[in-house]
Amino acid sequence: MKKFLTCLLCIFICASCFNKKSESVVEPTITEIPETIKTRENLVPLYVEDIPFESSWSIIASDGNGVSHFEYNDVKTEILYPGANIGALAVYREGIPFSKDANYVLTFESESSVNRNIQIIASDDKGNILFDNIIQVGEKQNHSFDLKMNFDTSWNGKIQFNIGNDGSENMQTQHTVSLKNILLKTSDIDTRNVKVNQLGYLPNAQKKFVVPYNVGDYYNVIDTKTNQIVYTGKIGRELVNEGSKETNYYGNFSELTTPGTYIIQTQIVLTSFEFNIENSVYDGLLVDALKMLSLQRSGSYLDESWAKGFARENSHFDLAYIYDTDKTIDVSGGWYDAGDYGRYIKTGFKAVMDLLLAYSFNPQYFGDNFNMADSNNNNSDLLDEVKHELNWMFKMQDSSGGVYNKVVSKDFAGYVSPEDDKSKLYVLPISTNATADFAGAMAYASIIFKDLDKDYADKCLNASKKAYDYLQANPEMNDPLNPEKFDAGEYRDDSDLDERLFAASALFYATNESQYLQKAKELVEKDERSLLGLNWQTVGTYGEYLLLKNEKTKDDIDFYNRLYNHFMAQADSMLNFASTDGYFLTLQNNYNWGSNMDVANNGMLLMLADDISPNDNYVDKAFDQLHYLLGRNSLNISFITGYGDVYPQNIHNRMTIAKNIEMVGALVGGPNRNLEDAIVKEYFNENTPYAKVYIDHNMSYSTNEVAIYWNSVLVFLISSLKR
Ligand code: G3I
Ligand code: 9MR
Repeated sequence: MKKFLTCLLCIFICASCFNKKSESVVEPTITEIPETIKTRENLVPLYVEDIPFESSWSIIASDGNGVSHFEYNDVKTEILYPGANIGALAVYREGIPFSKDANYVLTFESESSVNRNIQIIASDDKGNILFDNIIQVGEKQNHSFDLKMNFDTSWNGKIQFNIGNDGSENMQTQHTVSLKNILLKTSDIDTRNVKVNQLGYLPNAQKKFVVPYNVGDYYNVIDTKTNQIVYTGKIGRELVNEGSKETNYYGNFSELTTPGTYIIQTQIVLTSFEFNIENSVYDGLLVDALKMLSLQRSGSYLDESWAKGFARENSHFDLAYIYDTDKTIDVSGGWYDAGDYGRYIKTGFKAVMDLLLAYSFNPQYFGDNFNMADSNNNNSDLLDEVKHELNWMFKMQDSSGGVYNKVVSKDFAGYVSPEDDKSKLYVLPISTNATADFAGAMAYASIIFKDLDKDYADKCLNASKKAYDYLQANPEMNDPLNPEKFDAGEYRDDSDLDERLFAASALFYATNESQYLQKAKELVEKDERSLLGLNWQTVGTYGEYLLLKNEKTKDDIDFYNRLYNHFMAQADSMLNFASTDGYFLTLQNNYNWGSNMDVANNGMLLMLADDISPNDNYVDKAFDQLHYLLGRNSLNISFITGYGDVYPQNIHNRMTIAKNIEMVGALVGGPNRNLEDAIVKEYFNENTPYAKVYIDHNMSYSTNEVAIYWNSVLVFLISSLKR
């Protein structure tokens, strides 16, 4: 307030006077390196996540004089000289949001070493007074006051405690005034902007929330059943977030492991949605996330008993024309890619790989009781689902061994259910990229099915080898674009070295034949970027991981070391990205179409790294990616349909639009800063913070579509994290 002229000379405050309890700094954890493996020298990241706690409260004096100790929930001042009046010394906090017409409750506990008066003043940024009261303090006591905001909403209000001279005898003595657990609450406005995983957390996992601006020094976790505070912690780490244009802070309540239902309440006003701490917290989601692929089945009849609302007759079973010929072939089956009815090898292969890897990590999670297409047949539902796709993929292989890129209609279908789309189907030309994706996925499938269904595994391996031979005979990339007049998914790529690397690595794993290892090495020599990627366009990391899983790769220890260093460096850079992001995100603000897949893929990369070289940091950061998808993001929404408090209700998906029903457990594409559909162009522009270019509108296909290869990585991430 104006009447307090800051007189720096009179106040003994300096950084060192503050009793700042710093958050413990997490030391870099160096991935354990097997003896035969060279160290990664400079590649180990500077892993600094926590920075010291800094109080948002300040002391101010005119002619008074005091020293404040700000602990996260205690504003304590030694009054050395009280000055001329009660306002001569004060502690205060600015940046308090007061909403017009809202009622607030201010509570705190006071304790003073002498009996005295203090004055409490709450004001807005224009100096309008909401509350002004003088109270007595002495022995420990609790206070509660009602504040009403009668002025226009102000984002920069102030609460001030005047602790200067109250005119009493006691002012002769130096004394201490402590104001503990100062808390400002309101129930008149929606305050739920503390971002949490809206589903919740596993009891023993790390648990953090994120807030978009400074909301005080501490928070309480409240058990919503008993209404009791069960945990109090400090809010720390200020990080400017370029992607969301926020300044983020976070709290870490990992110590709370008791199962239950909770909310977060911060010192200044904000609260969170309710969330659970529970062992089974992701169980339902895992089922629905996998079942989503079953609902995307093409070329089969879907039964109402499990498909609930999605039941349908067989769809897209007509023969398809091989583009530019009169020849037709049967390519029925597989999964519809996304909100459209195209079926693409480049994404189907990824969905297959993610699911098979999920299974390889935790076969015990994937039983026969998911209540989806092939449940109750004594085989794993996940493997049944994968077979549905593989059976289609076999049909997409030409007698030459080459694999057709995709099967599509000339135009995207109307908003009709699959069985009502009678468009002519076309198989578009063989692509080396698709052929290599096919070869890799088939080889890996042969490994997974080897002990379960030998004939099927052999069939996969033979198809893979045949595709590989085609690639050997066709060493140049050939990945034709859609013919003119075809408005179908493009999935354009500019290199097939990563796909070839994946194919060779998977075949080496399946056969141990050295020719494949040689090939992989050759490709890495040619371009080390062949080792990158877990998406539809760059896929090398699937290969790199399989090479590292294969003991035989160590026969060439130098190559193995190179791969190991490269792979772990990728994972470690993820740790760094996450540690320097306000939401612990690994995206580095690259919000492109399908950004949520990129987030999940990075989580997957971390879990693959944890498998090669276990490290809790990898697991924590992988969890962070899942928490973002389930609500701990700047939009404060869960990007997975049916899960969380706020989630997409209007996805871009032809069958849900046609039937006007909800598909649950589906991951939407998420924020895309490139403004790639008419709806986002209408609502946003290039100045919109990247992280916020997302709209829950069924025609926003660039942000709100769902896709099989986004859900598959979600299945991997959830199941690998459940462990
Ligand atoms: O990666 C570049 C980035 O480096 C660059 O800075 C940025 C700026 O233009 O573009 C990024 O490329 C984007 C690319 O995806 C990779 O993320 C393109 O903008 C973007 O247009 C492209 O989007 C693809 C989209 O199809 C359009 O072709 C999506 O990845 C892809 O998932 C999506 O797939 C569609 C199918 O076509 C049809 N079926 C549904 C499916 C899901 O939406
Ligand atoms: O609905 C299509 C969606 O599945 C694709 O991801 C997207 C990009 O290929 O295209 C959508 O279809 C739109 C087409 O690209 C342009 N005309 C409008 C279509 C949406 O109705």
